[in-house]
Amino acid sequence: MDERVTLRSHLDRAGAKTPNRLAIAAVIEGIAAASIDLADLIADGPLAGITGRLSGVNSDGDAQKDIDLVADRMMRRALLVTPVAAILSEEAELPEILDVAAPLCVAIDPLDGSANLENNISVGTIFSIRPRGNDVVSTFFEPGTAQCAAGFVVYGPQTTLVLAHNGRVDIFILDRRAREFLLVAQGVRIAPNTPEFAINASNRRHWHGPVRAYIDECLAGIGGNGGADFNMRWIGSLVAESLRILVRGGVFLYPADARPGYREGRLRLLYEAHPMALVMEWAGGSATTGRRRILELSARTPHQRVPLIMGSMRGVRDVAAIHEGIEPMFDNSDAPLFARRGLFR
Ligand code: FBP
Repeated sequence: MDERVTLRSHLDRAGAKTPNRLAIAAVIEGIAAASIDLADLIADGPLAGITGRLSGVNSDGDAQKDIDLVADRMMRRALLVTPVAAILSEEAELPEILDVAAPLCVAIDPLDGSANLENNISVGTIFSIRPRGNDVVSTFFEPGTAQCAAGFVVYGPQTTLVLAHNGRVDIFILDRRAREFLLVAQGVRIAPNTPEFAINASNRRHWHGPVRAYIDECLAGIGGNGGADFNMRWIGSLVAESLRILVRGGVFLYPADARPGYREGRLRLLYEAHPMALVMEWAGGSATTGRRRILELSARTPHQRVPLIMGSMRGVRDVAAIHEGIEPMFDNSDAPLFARRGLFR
């Protein structure tokens, strides 16, 4: 990109007619500023006193590391001075009300995938912004289509900000010297048909029939119904997987499975699946549970989990087609009849 476009100048130019334009820009800038400081801390790791040690468990029983709590404090501090009515963070049991009259609500995973840090693998911040409803807390229980912007930051070899805003997806990279994000790709479109999948295959024995059938077809390669030799990736870091899909396509699956505690998958609807689904759809991809579009789902509880299958249009459509061909009551069936009906229609 020839012209040097900073996040701020990009937001200044964008969407003059969008409701809450200035408020949305202030929230995005607040999160971006905090992420620059967080990127420094993550890069220094143990040198900055980040031990990676467990500090406790969050309200949902997930292990919390010291860096999770520091990231949560940094994001909250940044959002306190922005027009936000309430924040729902992965690290707190309930939404925190900041200013009931402010126009926006934010759901945030301040540091996703912190278990990867000890190995120096990319981690990230995921955020979802929605207009405040009449009742502040109920805002979080509206469907994902209520989001007005969303995105994520990847703390990796580069610090990358992916932003779904104004109906499209743009990518920025942190200029570390100038301490500002610069636009590197605008109006990103996900390749519609990349033969690549990402799933934690160690859980195969726990998967339900439709997921097993889809992955088996991918593994069958050019001779299978998928008609292509598929590549596989699994980083175990949602932000890194999502960025890869934006860059080169493919499908990511974290399905529900038969393990205790995974009946609704692992990932959280409000601050993982909803924002990623907005990013995918606005970049021309798709996101589903296998049976329902993620953006049409409403959370029943703040930390509700949901199966998430997202990425290239063709791959997500194929997974959904297999689910359609199998009645939900047979999801857990091993019978080949149920596992094979309706593949890749
Ligand atoms: P946290 O929300 O606990 O950080 O976990 C999320 C996550 O790390 C995702 O980034 C990743 O996709 C997934 O968990 C990996 O799960 P698993 O270890 O079961 O493969």
